[in-house]
Amino acid sequence: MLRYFTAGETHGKCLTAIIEGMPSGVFIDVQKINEALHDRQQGYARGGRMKIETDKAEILSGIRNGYTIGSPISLRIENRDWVNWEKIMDSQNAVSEKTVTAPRPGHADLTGGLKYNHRDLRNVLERASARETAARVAVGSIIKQMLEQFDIKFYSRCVSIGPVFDESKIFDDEFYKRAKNSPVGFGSEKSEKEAIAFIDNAKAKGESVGGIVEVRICNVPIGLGSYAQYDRKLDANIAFSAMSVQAIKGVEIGDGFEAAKKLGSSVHDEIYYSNGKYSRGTNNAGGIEGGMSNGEPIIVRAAMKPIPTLYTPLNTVDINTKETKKASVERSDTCAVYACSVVLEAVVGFEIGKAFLEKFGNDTLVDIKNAYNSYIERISQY
Ligand code: EPS
Repeated sequence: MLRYFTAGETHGKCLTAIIEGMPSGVFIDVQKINEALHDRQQGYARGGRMKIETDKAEILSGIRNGYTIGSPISLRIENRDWVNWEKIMDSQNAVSEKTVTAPRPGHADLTGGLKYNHRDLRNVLERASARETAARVAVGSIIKQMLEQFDIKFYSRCVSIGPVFDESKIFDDEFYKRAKNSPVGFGSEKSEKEAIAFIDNAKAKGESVGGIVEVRICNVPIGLGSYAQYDRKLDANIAFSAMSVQAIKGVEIGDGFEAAKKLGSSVHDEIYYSNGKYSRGTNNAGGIEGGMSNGEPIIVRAAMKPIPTLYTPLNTVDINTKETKKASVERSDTCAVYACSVVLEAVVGFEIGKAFLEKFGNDTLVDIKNAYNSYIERISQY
């Protein structure tokens, strides 16, 4: 089974990840991983940290001469900010500076401190930080490079920033190119301007901003996941992974929450057959029915709450004095919704990859290609 772990604190030496269960024989271009890491650092109104970092993946094991060898893949991403935190974060002789005792509402600070018995809430925030998503983006890029061998394509965008929605209506290649180059991940220039104005206004007030991100995956073969057991359902696994991303509070697939308002006849996608192929007139299901991919594009949306660090902080209680005070201010982003779209693409990519290998085997790419081709041939006769 494909799985991965990450480790590392936001101001520690580095982030690391281990991927277990990758088949052999897959060419991995480190440049592509680094491009994804670069994308994750983009977006309007990121914080000061992104000026310090130039995230790059160093492969430590599992890849030889560019190809996976079937062993666990491990990688590291250096934290360039570590030099500024070495004394505070040292594993043996850490100095007691920049301690955090005023938990931020909305962050893991207070509950994490209670749960793990920390008197310095830095021990919580260092790991809870969204910096960890850099490791997940590197993992996702590796999995996506395997899926590209089967012509599976990923597209991501921001649907909304705060209350401002991208008014674009056509989602073709041109749109995704524009969205990728937009600082707020939008296709429409008019909506982009409105979103930037909204962020500027929020920033001036010491506020933070959330939004909705979307990933669309095309050419996913029919039948990934299964209706037969709850934990094999593709939508369930996608929702789990999407929800695990820092600051995500809602996930939907296809029409999602909108479908609940409509009548059945305007929700379900009618089935057609022509030129030896089944197809649908619409894709309200977002490419998944009965926990399985149905061959239509998979569409996943996730709602990101505003980042909990506010430059005009909310009230909290100091864990030492128990007095009401303002929450601590850690350097942060005003808006990281664009980055979140890159992260969503990575974590959903992982789930597609996991289901793909579960269906077609996971020893070596040649065997997987044979299994894939014979399956495609069989269902083409159905
Ligand atoms: C982030 C790195 C962090 C934060 C941010 C995301 O770096 P630092 O704490 O040094 O500024 O900028 O983390 C959070 C939003 C959070 O709530 O922890 C990154 O690499 O994306």
